[in-house]
Amino acid sequence: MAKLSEKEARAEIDALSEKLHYHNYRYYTLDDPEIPDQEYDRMLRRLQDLEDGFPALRRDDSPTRRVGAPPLESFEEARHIQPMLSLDNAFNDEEVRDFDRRVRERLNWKKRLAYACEPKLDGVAVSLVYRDGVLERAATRGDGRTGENITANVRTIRAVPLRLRGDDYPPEVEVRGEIYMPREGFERLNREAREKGDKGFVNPRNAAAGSLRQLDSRITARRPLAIFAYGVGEVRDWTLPDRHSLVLERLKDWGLPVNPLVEVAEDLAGCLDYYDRVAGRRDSLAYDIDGVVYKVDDLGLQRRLGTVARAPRWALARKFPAEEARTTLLDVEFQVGRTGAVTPVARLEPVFVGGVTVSNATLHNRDEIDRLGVRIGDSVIVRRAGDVIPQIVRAVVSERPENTRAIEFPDHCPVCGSPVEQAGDEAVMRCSGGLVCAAQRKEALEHFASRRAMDIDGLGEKIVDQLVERELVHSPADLYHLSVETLAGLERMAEKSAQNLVDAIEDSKKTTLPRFLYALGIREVGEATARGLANHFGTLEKLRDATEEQLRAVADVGPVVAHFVREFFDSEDNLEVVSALLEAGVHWPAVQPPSEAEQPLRGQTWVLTGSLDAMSRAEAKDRLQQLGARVSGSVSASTDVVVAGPGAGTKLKKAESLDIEVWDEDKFTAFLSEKGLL
Ligand code: D41
Repeated sequence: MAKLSEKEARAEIDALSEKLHYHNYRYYTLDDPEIPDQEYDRMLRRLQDLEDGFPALRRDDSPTRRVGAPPLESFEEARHIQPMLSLDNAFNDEEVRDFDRRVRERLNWKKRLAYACEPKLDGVAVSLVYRDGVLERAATRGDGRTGENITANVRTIRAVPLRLRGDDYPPEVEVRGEIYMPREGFERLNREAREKGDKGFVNPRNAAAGSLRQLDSRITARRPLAIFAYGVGEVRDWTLPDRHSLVLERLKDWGLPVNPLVEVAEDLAGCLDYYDRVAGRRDSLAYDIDGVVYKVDDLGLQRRLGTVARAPRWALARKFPAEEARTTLLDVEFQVGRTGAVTPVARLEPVFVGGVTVSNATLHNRDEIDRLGVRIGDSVIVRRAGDVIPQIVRAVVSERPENTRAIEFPDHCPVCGSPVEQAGDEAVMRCSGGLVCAAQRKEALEHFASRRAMDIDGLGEKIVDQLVERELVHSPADLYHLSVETLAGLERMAEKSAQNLVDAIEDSKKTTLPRFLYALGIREVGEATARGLANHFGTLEKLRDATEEQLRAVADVGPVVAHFVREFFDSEDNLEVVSALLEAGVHWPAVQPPSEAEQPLRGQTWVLTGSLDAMSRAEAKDRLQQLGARVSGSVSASTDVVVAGPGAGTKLKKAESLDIEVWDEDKFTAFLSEKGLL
């Protein structure tokens, strides 16, 4: 380095900066990187070395600024040249219609009125001032007129260009956007925080805000932040295009990331449709959104509409129903599942959240109750996101009433009274009653009758509940002694359907060994394991008598599965049920181990990623295993094929980088149907 003249250093610094800016743009704005991360890092380190050798040559827009600057004492005030406005909200279609009507009336507009539609990022609104193309100042929104100067922090965000691309930009421009933390980065950050014994952030929005509030930008530099630009404020000596959607395209040309889901809707109907489509994709996005934003696309019309209070008349946020709400924990009840797991269920003061009224939430297990530190009577925050079961995310401890009481985990099963036990280091507590316990019996029967087990059509939850409650059925074998008369005496059961059910039960006697084993509901024995066991041992007797060691010789059977199988056949009660089933006439043809031809994927390793339309991932996995493949959760050099559905992420990227064969769903389903598995 010392040998370099200042002139040579300047030339190399310029060339490196240029390249680094370009690759940043490929990575963050176009989402289409050209070079591996290591190569980027190598160039960045070289630039850093050059700047250390020639400090005078370090520029304001140098990519090395992204590592952070020495800490500040406090943030300075930053006055926005044009105020940062806020958005009016709508919570249903009707309010969106009202908005469109108001806009049209004010403009006396009879023709079609186009709106730009954008996802509403749940992050932190910021203003970026670029002077002569160089990022000069970044500020939070604050009260809309004055925010905080967070330039040092924003400089560390690789998605924010330090210099605009090209030469066709205004000499001065305020860019508005939303800084956010992608979900994946948020999960990673929180995992790391927990490993260090810290609490982590409540959600990605708080994590983004907290990261921008750091006085030490070297901390911000390590946070996975990103940005989408959504508009401009002041623009000096430059004529913007006449439509908002075209302004966004300009921003993109200048190197600012713009959300790829932005669309122009021709009219109100298009806006409502946009909301539905974006809402449908919400869970599969890489970042949190809390709604969509509509903006009159024509900037001339925007100007005519103007603003009221601090919000433009030409824009509207259509928000998703709130996903979190506050309510009271009234009581905790304990439910018992098929495996005997005792699950605490929170009874809540009903509350409207995520678009539905919620009065129950799961508390998972005893560890979760301890972690939350929640007590009966507490004010709690409930979350219902997508279609998942509502959860309690925290107790509002600062407002704990006086008469709360601790949640007592029962020592005895609330259904059958047998002792509740904790197995090994598992978090779950289980009822030890087995099939003595009506709760476990119900679930065991439903499983026994299910389509992929004994396939007894018409034996659903409602019927099983009645059969167990009326003590008509104690074990699956009792099903085979039910008469039409008995069944016809149940609620919701006509003579005809009773007859159909008896027929279905009769038909189920003819089955296969894998189905039968699966139907027994042995813990950890799913369909694929049942098939593996059946193929390996050939007969029920051999399986019944196998030692744990012999069991472990079966592909995909480890110590845990081997233990559960042995435990199942060691129980006198279970052996009695099995004999009773055989005596009732349940039978199957001798097992033919699959031939080579039936297992064309033997020896291969497959990975499933993303979602599939035609079937669940579990079903896809099962079919691959039937064909002899090993199905792994992660991609490595030994992976043969990756099946990638929509929403595939890092696994797909990894497969591509390792040059592994990737199939889409169409190819996969065509293959399955060729093998007769669809
Ligand atoms: O994605 C967003 N969060 C977003 C926020 C967006 N896509 N567009 C926005 N547009 C505006 C106007 C129309 C006022 C320029 C906004 C916001 N404002 C906004 N963000 C925070 C306060 C206001």
